Amino acid sequence: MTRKLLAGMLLLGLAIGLSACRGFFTQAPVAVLDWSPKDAHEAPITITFDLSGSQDPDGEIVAWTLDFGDGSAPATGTDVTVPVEHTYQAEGTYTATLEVEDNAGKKDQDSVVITVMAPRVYFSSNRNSLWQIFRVKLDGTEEEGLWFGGITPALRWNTRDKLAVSLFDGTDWNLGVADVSDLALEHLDIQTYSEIQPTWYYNGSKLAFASDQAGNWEIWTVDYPWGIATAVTQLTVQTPDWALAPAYSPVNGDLVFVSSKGSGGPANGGSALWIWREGAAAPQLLYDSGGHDGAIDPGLGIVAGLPADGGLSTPAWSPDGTKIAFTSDRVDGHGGLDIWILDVATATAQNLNAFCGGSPNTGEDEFDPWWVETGDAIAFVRYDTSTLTYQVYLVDLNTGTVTQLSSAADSIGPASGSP
Ligand SMILES: [Ca+2]
Ligand SMILES: [Ca+2]
Ligand SMILES: [Ca+2]
Repeated sequence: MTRKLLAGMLLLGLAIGLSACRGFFTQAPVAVLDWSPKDAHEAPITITFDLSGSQDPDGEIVAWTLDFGDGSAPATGTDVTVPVEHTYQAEGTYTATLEVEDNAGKKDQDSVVITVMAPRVYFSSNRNSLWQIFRVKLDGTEEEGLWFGGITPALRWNTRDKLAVSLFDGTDWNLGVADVSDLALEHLDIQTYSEIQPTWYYNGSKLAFASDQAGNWEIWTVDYPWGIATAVTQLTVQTPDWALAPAYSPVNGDLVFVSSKGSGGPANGGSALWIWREGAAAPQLLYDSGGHDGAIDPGLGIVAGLPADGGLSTPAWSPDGTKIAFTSDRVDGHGGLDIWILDVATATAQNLNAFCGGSPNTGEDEFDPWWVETGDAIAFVRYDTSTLTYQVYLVDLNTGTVTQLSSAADSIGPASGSP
């Protein structure tokens, strides 16, 4: 009886002791932080964080905190199975740290390093005796040549991880897609014919481009990634008129292109902007002034066989998909070619100088507009009378201030991405 009582008291004491020290004896949770996309991307880039690898071996995770490492407020929650999105706004190397806490109050941390590159403008320049792709920061610094040639570069919307270009093989032009991180290049070679002016569908799943393989210039599409048995599809039938310079909207499947066809025949002044809205049975005329509107340049002659009144300059959407910058030689501009801004909903156009203030348009030729990621600047090309070359410039749409981005020789075809 006494022994039993003693044993009972000992057991009771042990139980109380274990209970009190429960936190001491339980196992800590394990924090596991994963993220995508992992390749370095240009700012702004939205990263999706996956916390679901975190677990607690003998209890449950009851709270987590995710510090993004960029000075913004950390995210908190209780459920590790729900992904967390965060947008990094600027170039930098950021350490994101996840801390998880279990039901016993024990904690663990896991950190990952996120690399975000500066936004850049890509362009083509022939300073090394071939048309080659260059890129430069938006302040004109860190200009660098990429190892491959090409014209009409286009960055994939949103992710800005792939750059589509048109490459010359000695006979005709072909499409290529370069990985922005390692510059590895994939070719889409269609011999005899030329493929130029690639543009990315808003979700990156296909490209539209201009090609002469139908006997005249029309807009074609190809799925991306393209397989070995690549199928290209003719989209427009503007014959006997031509179609060039396709530009997909960054926000939906609408496609703008340029054609010599007007509403009932030849375009007023030579060419006009057309739009093929997503899901529509046919394209429709969008805008037609008394001049060439859209695919013109000062006769650079880079691509053989372009129509006499057609050129390489492509229309450029604003990142929000409400406006289109385009080149026109209409007589009410500031002289030569000018850049104009079209409001898509009202189909009304405004000279870029009136749109942003300042004097991005001058008596020289301005063409090849590209709306940069932030939405508040447009890159473009101007003929420079002091050096007798074409140079890439950037106009700040808030101030009208113009900055020269390219440093030398003929530099055309600026492109960038869009958030
Ligand atoms: Ca080809
Ligand atoms: Ca026109
Ligand atoms: Ca001008």
